[in-house]
Amino acid sequence: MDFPSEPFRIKVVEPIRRTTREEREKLIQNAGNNVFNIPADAIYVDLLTDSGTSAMSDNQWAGLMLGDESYAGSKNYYHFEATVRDIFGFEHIIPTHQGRVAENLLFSTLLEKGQIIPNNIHFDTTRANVEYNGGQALDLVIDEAYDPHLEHPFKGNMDLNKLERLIKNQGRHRIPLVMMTITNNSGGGQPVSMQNIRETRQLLKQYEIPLFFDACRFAENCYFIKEREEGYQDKPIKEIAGEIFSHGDGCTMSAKKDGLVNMGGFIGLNDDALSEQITNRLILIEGFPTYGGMAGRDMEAVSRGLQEVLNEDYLRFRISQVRNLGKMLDDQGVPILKPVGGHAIYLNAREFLPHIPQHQFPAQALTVALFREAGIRAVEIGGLMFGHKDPETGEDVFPELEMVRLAIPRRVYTTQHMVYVAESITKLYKEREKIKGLRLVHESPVLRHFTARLEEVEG
Ligand code: P61
Repeated sequence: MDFPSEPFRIKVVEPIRRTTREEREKLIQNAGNNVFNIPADAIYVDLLTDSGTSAMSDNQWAGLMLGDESYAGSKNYYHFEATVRDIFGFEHIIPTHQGRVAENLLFSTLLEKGQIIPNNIHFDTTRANVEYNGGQALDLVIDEAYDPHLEHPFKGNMDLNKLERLIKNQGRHRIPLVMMTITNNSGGGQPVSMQNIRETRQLLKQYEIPLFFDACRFAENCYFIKEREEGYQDKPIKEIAGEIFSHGDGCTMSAKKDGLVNMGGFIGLNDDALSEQITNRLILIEGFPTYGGMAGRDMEAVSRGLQEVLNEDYLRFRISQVRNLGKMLDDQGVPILKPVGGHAIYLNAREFLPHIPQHQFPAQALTVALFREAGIRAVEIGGLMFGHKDPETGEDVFPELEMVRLAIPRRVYTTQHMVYVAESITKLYKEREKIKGLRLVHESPVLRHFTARLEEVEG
């Protein structure tokens, strides 16, 4: 085996159920060929998301018992604040119940109509919060990010030429801050290099534009820097994290990823006035400043999770587990996005199912087949999620990439589960011409992929 075995042993088990092919056929029919509509207890391996699905450690569970549920000044808040400050270095720490609330608070406070927020690639909740508050969300990642075959160590990097051009053309007053998503989820969980972070910081300094990180998967990004960037091989992960955030003015964080918890988040920032404004809004919509949207016990679990995620044995296993699944698939010729990112494998559905045209949703067809054949739940990131009608011509517009994401929950599945996933997908690939395209029979006007119903196209 060319990757480390699990750096943990299992103390509590949660049974998962294997259904029969007939049961799954019925379930997917009832679900309108949409895996969001399937009850989770009918899923054998659930790779829908790595968000909020982590297994907590014994240390985190023990922390729950020390929950102090005082309305104001819970001891768990002080521990949480000290831990976040120690790792991220920001002056003000504002707790929220998840990442999108942090984004909502930030942008509803700071953004003025018509302003622009650049990012390497905005995650969909970030984009939605920018746009909902009257802003424009721009993706300025390097062009290499859009080529699924290209091997590049830091495919999440910001394109500094694009960024400088934007600032020069629009003027700094139209850009209240620049975001950087580490790792870049929408581009395949790809990391950003320290050099790129440093250079982005230098550029923004000239124009006095603040830099904020979307820090959901910061520890995984740090591990890639340690592995791939010269000068970082001997640095502890915590030191690398400290260096990253020293280049920023703030961050939003969904602790549901690298916080190793099921719910939680925060904003970290240095600006006193902005922090006060955000805190006032926090009280209105989330809760008192010493709990945000979290219970005291949950803040304790986040504090402990943030310390555990910096453990290098954990990160080596985590990154290797995902990478090894990619290798097993790649060795069998299954088309995947390269290089493999930190939290997920992306199957290239256009190449997997070349006989299904894009208007018949090949990535969704593959997602459905994966559940029907193997009880595995993945998520479509393609024409169903991002396709729409052009408001002027009424024609269907489809995204560049048709992907199926297999997101790997942290510390949840064993190596043997990954072998099962790889073997199931390989079998499906060998019989791929049997998979049929799909047609929409119901769609809602926004975020249609969550509730859409589809049927198979015959012939
Ligand atoms: C995911 F289909 N990610 O990848 P919250 N920033 C980034 C994220 O990856 C992220 C958030 C902010 C999810 C969950 C998810 O339509 C969807 O704590 C880089 O979920 O609010 C979340 O953090 C938001 C999946 C969210 C979706 C929305 O699976």
